[in-house]
Amino acid sequence: MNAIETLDPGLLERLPGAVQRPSYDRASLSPGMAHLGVGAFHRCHQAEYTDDLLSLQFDRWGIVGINIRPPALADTLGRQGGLYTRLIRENGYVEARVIGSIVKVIDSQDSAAPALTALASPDIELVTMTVTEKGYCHIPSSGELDLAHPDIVHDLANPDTPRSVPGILTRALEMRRATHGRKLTLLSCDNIPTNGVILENVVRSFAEQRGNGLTDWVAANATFPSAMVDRIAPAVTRDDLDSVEQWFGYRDAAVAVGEPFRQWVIEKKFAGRVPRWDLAGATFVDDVTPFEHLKMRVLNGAQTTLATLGVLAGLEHTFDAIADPLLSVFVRRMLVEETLPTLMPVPGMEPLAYVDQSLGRLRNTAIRHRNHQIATDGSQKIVQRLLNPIRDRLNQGASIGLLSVPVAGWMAYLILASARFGKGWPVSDPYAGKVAAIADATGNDAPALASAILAIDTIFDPDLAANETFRQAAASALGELLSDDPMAAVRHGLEQ
Ligand code: CS2
Repeated sequence: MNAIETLDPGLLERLPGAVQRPSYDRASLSPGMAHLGVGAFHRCHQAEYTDDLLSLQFDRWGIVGINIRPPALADTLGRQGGLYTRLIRENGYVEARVIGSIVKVIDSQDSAAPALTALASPDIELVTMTVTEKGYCHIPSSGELDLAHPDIVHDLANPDTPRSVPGILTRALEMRRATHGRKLTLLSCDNIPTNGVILENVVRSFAEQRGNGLTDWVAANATFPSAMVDRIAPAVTRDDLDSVEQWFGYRDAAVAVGEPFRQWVIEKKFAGRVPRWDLAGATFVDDVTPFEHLKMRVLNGAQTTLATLGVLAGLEHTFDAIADPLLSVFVRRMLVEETLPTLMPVPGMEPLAYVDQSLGRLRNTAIRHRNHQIATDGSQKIVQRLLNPIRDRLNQGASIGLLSVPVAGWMAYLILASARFGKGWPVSDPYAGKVAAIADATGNDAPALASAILAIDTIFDPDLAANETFRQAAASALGELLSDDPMAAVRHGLEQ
C-alpha cells in the first residue's frame, strides 16, 4: 500500500479531480503583501480572495504569512510550500480547493526580528492583519492605545525588540523610513469598529511616545483603511484534517474550513497599488461604517448572544444554540426589535433580509463553531456587538431589555467560571481575572456583581454604566442567569 502523501507543490498536479487547484503559475509569484496572523480566518478569507484574483488577473501579489503568536507555521503551511486545502461546508455539501496565494511563511513568535525584516522589505506594499480584537492593545471603550498594557510598556522600553502588534508595526515603519522610505498600506481585517482608525490610533500613539519625528512620516507615508470582513471559519479540528485524508486521499496539516458566504468591504484608502480584490467580489467604498455596524451588530451580535447564553444552557455549538426554540426566537426578536433600528442605511442591503440570512448561516451544522470559542475575549467584543447598539437605543429613548440579556450573559459566563462559582469551564478573556476577583469578593448578590463589573470603565463607558435603565436590566438578567434556571432571563426578556 502506498504511504499517504502530504500536500506540497509536487502533489498539485496529482490532486484528485474533486479538489480545485491554482490555475496560475505559482513559481512566478513574488511577495507583494504580508499578512499578520495566519489563522483559519485568513486562510478562508483574504488568502482566498487573493487566490481568486491571481486566477482572474495574474499579478505578482503573493502573500508572506507571518505569525507572531502560536501556532508555528513552519511544520504545517511552511512544509507544504504555503499550500493548503480550503473546504467550504454547508450541512452535507463540501467543496475543496487548494489555495496557492501564500508564497512564504515566517514564524516570529520568539523574536520580532523575522517579522520586522519582512515588514520592512521594500517589496512589501501592503500589510493585512487578523490579530484578534485584543491584538491592537487598545482600550475597548475609547479606542485609544492602552499605555498600561504590559506588552506596550515592554515595547516602549525596548522598541527594537517589540512583541505587541503596535510595537512591531511602528518599528517596521521606522525601519522603512530609515532604509528606503516606501509607502505602506496597513489594512486591519479584525472585527473592531473603525478598525483602520483604531490601528492608526495605536500606531500613532506608539510613535508619539517614541518621539523621534516618526508620526509625521507615518502620516505622510502610511494609510490605514478600515474594512468589514466576513466569513465564519472556526478553529480547525483534527476531524477536519482527517476528513481531507478520508475524502481526498492526502494529508494536509493546514486545512481551513469555512461557510459558503463571504464578504469584504474595504475603504478606498491605499498608500500605493491596490490589489483588485473587487474583481473577486470585494467592494471598495468611501465609508465602511454602515457595513461594519450591520455585520458586527447583527451577525456577530447574534453569535455572541448564542455563544454565552448557549454555554449557560449547556449547548456546545452555534448551531445547537440556534436550534433551541427559545434562544432562536430570542435572538431574532433582539435583532429585529432592538438592533435593526440602530443601523444606518446600508447601500444595496435590506436589513431584515440580512438578519434572516445571518441566522440561516448560523444554522449550518457543518460549521462546528464552539460556543466557548466565540465567548473567548468577550470583553473585547461586547462593545461593538452589544453596547454600542444599547447606547444608540438609550439615546433614542427606546427599549434595551433584550440586548441587555447577552451583556449579562457575558458577565455570567466569566462569573460562573470563577473559583467561587466553580462551573469549571476554561475561559480565555483579558478580563477573566478581574471578573473572577469581583465574583470572589462579592458572592451571589447580582446587583452588586453587575455594579462592580459595570464600573470597569475600559469596557463600559461611564455614561452608559450610569444609566439606570441599563443597570437594572443587566442586574436583573444577571440574577436569573446565575440561578438554577438561567433561561428564565431569556423567557423574561421575551415577555417585555
Ligand atoms: C466570531 C467571529 O469568534 C468570534 O468572535 O464571532 O470570528 C465570526 O465568526 C466572524 O466575524 C464571521 O465573519
